[in-house]
Amino acid sequence: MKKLVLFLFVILLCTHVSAEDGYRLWLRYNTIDNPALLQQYRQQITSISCPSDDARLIAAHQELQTGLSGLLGKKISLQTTVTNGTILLGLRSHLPFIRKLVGDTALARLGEEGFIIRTVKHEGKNVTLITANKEAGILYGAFHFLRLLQTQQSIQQLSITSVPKIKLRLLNHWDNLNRTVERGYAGGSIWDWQRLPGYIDQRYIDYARANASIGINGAAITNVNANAILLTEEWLQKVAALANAFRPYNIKIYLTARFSAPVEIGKLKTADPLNEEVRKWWKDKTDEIYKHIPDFGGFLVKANSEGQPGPQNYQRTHADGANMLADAVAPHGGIVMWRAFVYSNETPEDRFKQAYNDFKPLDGQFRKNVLVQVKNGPIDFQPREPFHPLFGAMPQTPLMMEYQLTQEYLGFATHLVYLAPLFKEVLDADTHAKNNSTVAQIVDGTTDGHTLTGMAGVSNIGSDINWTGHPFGQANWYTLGRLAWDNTLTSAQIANEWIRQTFTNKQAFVDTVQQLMLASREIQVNYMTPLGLHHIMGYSHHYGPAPWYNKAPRADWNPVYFHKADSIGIGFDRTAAGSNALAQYQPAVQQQFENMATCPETFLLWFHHVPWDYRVHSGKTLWETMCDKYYSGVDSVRWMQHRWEGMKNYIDAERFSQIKQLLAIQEQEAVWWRNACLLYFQTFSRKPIPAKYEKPDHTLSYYEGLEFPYAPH
Ligand code: BDP
Repeated sequence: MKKLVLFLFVILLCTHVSAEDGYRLWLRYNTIDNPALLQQYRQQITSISCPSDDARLIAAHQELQTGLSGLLGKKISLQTTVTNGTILLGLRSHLPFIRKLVGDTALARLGEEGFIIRTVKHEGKNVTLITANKEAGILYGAFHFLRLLQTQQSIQQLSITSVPKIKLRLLNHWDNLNRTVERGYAGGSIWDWQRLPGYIDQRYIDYARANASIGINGAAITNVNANAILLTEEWLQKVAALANAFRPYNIKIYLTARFSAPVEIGKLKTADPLNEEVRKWWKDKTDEIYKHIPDFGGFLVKANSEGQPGPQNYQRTHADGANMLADAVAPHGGIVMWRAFVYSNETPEDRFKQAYNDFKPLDGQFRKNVLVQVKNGPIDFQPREPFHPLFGAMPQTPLMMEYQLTQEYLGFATHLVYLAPLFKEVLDADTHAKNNSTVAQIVDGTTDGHTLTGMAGVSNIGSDINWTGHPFGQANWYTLGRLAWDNTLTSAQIANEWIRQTFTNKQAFVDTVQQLMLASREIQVNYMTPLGLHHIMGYSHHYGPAPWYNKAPRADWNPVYFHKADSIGIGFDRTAAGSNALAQYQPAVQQQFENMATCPETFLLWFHHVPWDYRVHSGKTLWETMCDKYYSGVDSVRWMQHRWEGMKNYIDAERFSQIKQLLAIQEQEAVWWRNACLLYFQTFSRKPIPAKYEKPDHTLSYYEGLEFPYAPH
């Protein structure tokens, strides 16, 4: 009996993987499960030393103490003496020997946030040195070092230099002051305004730690559909408390500025950006903000877009509006991120073209501390969009990239979609501007010599215990940080390191899940919007398919506006014969896209109205290809389910089961997308769905009749 109990206990020990709720994200710090490696690490790491009590360095060594103690399964503490195996943190002003060791030029290259990690001999001892020009760099170096261990890499003879490619690496939260989150699918807002400024939730610190670990250095904490009340004294105190909590993690706060605030809370008669009183109001307001938050980052503005007020209400330009705010923050070193996501239903122009038409003529008119923030594509965060034509068209203006992490158009927090391939596809696109610059080179400033550069992701974070609702949503947050730091990282590299830290280093799991993640975005494009279809989702809440929808108050909110299906074919003709949006791209891009035969199939219906019988590269007709894509999308979700099933024994039961359940919903919704879209488009193509495929289990009118009054908005 005793033997049996012992046996069962041993079995339990071997198979039990501790409970996980996902709260720890990729900073789990569980003890390394590879005994040989663990032993090596234990020999190589004995203590931490840090000759400074700067808040950022305290954050760095505290993280190292927690992280290393967890990973090594023994207490690693802070000591003043340096021994063999010390992790030594310091600037050259703290440790004069660094200059000799590392050299002035190497240090100069690090800028404000870069770092060096090196294995060195110091006073005869083997130490790992983490150094930088500024404290922030050391903080990032500490997290990098922890990542090496979490991903089980060698830490012998380290010689790492890392410098961020982009200066402003931000999350944009679309959080409202009542704690709802616009397009948020992971619970309510994590900002507990009611209890601020007095109560600092541990979540704020953990949020900041997570951001710092991937190099995110800024957060615009409120909705771009802004509320002027945020700029009142009472709320600025709350914001200041958050800023204090974030500061040790090198995260600056940015606020969304409601353009009409001078009227709404300042009691002025106008918000005209050229009016002296208005300009003074913003200057005074900005000074007040800096009194509360000395390192306030600046403003993020959505103006004259989807009903938001802006300078055009006063016959002024976007540059007039942006410059007014830029002048207010400039004396404090602040910046303005002015969004280019604008379109108007009063303009009969193809919505694709409107941002370019408004902004391109303003190139050269913005102040030095303004960035124009451009969504990755010309319409609106669709599963696939061509790159925005403004990239490469405004050489005198820093263009900041805006991605969307929250999956508004990509299955909410229910579908497993790894977004790195989407982000990379845009970054790698050749704009053919200035010696074939890629979008990445425009955004990181190399093409036009900008030093003020930025990349933002609309946050997918909420009050759910695991932050992002879907456990794989965490990967998209992670990706934003890593790509903004280093836009040369591949989707595979980012997935690989995220999986190892978030789940396990077991190779079979890493390989399978990486494969699944890399395939996931294309799979979704196939079951939602193949061949360049876009904006065919449910009205307003954007949940599920509604290609038939035609009742929105403005034409360019209707799916029918975007797909233009008729008895001849489907797709939006944006060639010279149509809206001529293609003319906004460089000639080489135009040439490739304007011809149906050379236009990549992935973008076909973005630029062409294609006859149903048109033969694509495979020789099949457009209709057959569309059927194949939709069916393969659903099949691939089933493949993901199957592969996930095989992962059961590698990880904790909690997350395994959550993901399994979510994949089952994803499968149902993929079927829904496929059936609804094909049945609807079939009313135009009047061709059968090939007999080899399973038949849709409902009629078109069933799908058209579905309503979701409480779907999240
Ligand atoms: C759209 C969203 C809307 C946002 C808008 C924006 O549906 O909620 O306010 O983008 O980016 O995709 O301003």
